[in-house]
Amino acid sequence: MSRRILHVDMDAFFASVEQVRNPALKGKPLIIGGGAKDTRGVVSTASYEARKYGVHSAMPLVEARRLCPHGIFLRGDYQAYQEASQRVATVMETVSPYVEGVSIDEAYIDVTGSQHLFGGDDAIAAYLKSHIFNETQLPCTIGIAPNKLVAKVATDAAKPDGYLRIDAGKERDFLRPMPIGKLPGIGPHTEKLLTSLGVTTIGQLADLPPLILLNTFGQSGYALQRSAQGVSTSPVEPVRRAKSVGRETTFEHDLLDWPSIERILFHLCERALYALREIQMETRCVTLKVRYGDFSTYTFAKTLAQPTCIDADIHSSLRELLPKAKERRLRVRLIGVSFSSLTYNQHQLPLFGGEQTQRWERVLDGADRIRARYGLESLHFARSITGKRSE
Ligand code: TTP
Ligand code: MG
Repeated sequence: MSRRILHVDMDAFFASVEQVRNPALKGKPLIIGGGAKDTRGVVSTASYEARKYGVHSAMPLVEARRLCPHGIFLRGDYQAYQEASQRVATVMETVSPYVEGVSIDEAYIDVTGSQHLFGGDDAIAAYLKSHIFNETQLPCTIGIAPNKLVAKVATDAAKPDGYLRIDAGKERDFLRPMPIGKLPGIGPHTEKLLTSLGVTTIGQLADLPPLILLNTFGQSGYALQRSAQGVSTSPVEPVRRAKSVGRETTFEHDLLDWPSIERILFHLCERALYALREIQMETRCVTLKVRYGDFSTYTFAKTLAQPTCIDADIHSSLRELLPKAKERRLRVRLIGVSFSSLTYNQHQLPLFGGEQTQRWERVLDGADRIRARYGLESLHFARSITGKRSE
C-alpha cells in the first residue's frame, strides 16, 4: 500500500490569531509586521482581505501602506502565535505519532497507519480541520498525497480554508499544468535557467530529455525531474524530543579557586539555557556536575517545583547545589550544568509566576534576540562576568 502523507498549513497564521483575539478585525485587511506609525520593517503576513491589494509577506511596510492605505497594521505578538502553534500541534498528535513540524504553522503527518482508524483521507482531514478549529478557532488548509512534496503543493493549491486529496498515481497529472515556480525547491535562479530552456510548466520539466537537465544542472537535474514527476521518498521525521541539555568544560589546569569556577559555571549555564530556550523547552531538573582532580565525578541535582527556562530560577538552584560541591576540598578538573525532565514551554507562566516571571520572560526574550543576532558572547548576565549576584 502506498504511503499517505498529510500536510497542514495554517491560513494567514499571525493575522488569523489576531482576528481570534479581537473579532472586530475579522474580514478586514489586516497586516502584521509593524504598528500604525512604523515605517521601517517588512510585512510578516497579511490577511486574505489585505492580499487582494497585493500585500504579501516580506514586503516593505511602506509599500504595504501605499497599496492598502486603509489596512489595519499591527506589530504582532510572537508569544501568542507560539502558543497557538502549540495548541495546533497537540491536536495533530491525536491523528498519528508521526508528526513533523516544519515551521510555526506547518507540519507533515504520516497518516498511512491512521486510515482504518478514521475511515480514510477525507475523514482524517475533516477530523483535523474541525478539531483544530474547535481548539483554536483558526482556519487551516490540508493536502493529502502519496508523499510530502505533492502534499505540500496540494495544500498551496487549496488555500485558504481548503482540502485537496491527490490519489496514488495522480501525482504527475496534478502537477503538470502548474508553473515551475510552484514546485518546492525551485528558487528564482533555477526558474530563470529553466525559462531560458523554454520550460515554464512542471509538465515540461517532467518531459525534458534527461541529457539537457544533466548538462544544465549536473546530477541534481535528475532530482529536479523526479520532483516534477511527483516522485519523492523523503520520510516524515518526527522531531525527537531532547532528553537533556547541558554544557560542561574541562580546565586546562585543575582549579581550587571557587569564585573563578563559579564564574565559568554561570557562563556555561547561560549557554545551556540559551540552547534550552532555542528548542522551546523548560526544565524541572538542574544537575551540577563536578570532576575533581582525583578524577572522581560527582553530580548534584535539584528538582524544581515548576518547569522553567529562566536564568534567575536556575541560578538560585545552582547556588543551593554549589556548597555541596565545595565540601570536597579538592581541585576541580571539570565543571558542568545540565537540565533534564524537559517539557515543551507551554507559556503558562501566569499560573505559577505572575507578573515577576512575565517581566523576566520579556527580558530574556530580548536578550536571546540580541544573542541570536550578535552571537552569544554579546550579552551576559552580570553574575557570569563579575561573579556577583546581579538579580
Ligand atoms: P506562511 O504559512 O508562509 O503564511 P501564512 O500562514 O501567513 O499564510 P498562508 O499560509 O495562508 O499563505 O507563514 C506562516 C507565518 O509565518 C505567517 O503568518 C507569518 C510568518 N512569516 C513571516 O513572519 N515572514 C515571512 O516572510 C513569512 C513567509 C511568514
Ligand atoms: Mg500558513
